[in-house]
Amino acid sequence: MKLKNEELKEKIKNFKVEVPSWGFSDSGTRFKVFHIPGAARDIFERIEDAAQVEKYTKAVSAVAIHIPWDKVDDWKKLKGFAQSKGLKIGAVNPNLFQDEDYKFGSLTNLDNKKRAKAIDHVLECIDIMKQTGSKILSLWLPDGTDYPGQGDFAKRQELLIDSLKKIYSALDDDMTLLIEYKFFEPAFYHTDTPDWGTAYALSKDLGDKAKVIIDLGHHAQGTNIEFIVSMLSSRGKLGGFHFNSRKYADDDLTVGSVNLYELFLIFVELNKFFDLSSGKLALVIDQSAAMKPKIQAMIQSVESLQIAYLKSLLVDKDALKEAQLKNDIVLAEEIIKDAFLTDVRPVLRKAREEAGLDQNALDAFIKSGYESMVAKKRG
Ligand code: LRH
Ligand code: MN
Repeated sequence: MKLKNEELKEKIKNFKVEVPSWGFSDSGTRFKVFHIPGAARDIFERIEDAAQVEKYTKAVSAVAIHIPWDKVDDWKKLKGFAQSKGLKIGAVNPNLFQDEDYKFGSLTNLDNKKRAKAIDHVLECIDIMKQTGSKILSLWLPDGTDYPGQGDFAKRQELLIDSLKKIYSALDDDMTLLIEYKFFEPAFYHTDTPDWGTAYALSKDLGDKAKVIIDLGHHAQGTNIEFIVSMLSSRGKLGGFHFNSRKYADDDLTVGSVNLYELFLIFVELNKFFDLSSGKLALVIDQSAAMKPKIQAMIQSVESLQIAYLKSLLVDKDALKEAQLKNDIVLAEEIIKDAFLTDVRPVLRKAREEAGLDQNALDAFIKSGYESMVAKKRG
């Protein structure tokens, strides 16, 4: 049975995502960082820009922060500033990939002092969570090797578990540790957390407060991410997403730019386990749209997520189950495609109108002149 427009509007009004602070500042390719006039230079300007996305979409719950990129002296002041802009501080992301001491690993480093330094950095992030009211610790570590023989896999896993247990024991009861896996880069021979299976095993070893976060750009070509969503969700270990888009590797392109059907299929799978309008999952955008004006790119990504979610709610689940039971493959696929090929933009525009917003968020933002204003103000 299909959801009615009123139900769809209710769902999309309660559908919220987190935007990444690092998505509003200059970023680049492996070869050059490109400067965009007016790009945010510190966490206060990043929050100001995130508030623009919230102003035109009413779909932003919080700003995910990255440490030390977003480090400040007064976390209470930052929390208050975000609140004054109608936003919360979201997931806190430690940075274990830019310190000289982590050349041969962070939480897996054979050197006790360097490993302890990495653990201390993550413990500092937990303290920042306590001061900002954040409940999510989002941990990606680049640890791995570049050549056969360079490292002992089992020894490194032993050190990793030991480090993660020290971190896990510092979490408050209402906090969640999200383990982010990635199959390569910066390491090019092996990565210590390369796939969902390893992240799942680590989260099981740690306990209920540890879950897995899926970054859409962190899989080998051809990987069926919807299947991973089903496996982790059915085991209570899916904690959230880093949404972006990619054609080749960890391209971090704007959400839905090259994989809208895959994104839709991921939401179809999620709807079997979660009511996404309840905010249980950490739905975080993780992109660095180096070539695009940052705020426009972020509004595009929020809209792609809203559209993929709305389309996924149109799948007639009962008819699909019936077709699956009859192994009527063509009918089953047509039921899925019918939902995907339905234009949900009229419903989204109506929901925006009812929320007192401009129907076309991107257009309204561009016409606001905010970009030229901040380009002047920020020099
Ligand atoms: C690693 C990653 C991780 C971040 C970084 C900004 O590729 O996806 O989530 O910390 O990008
Ligand atoms: Mn990520």
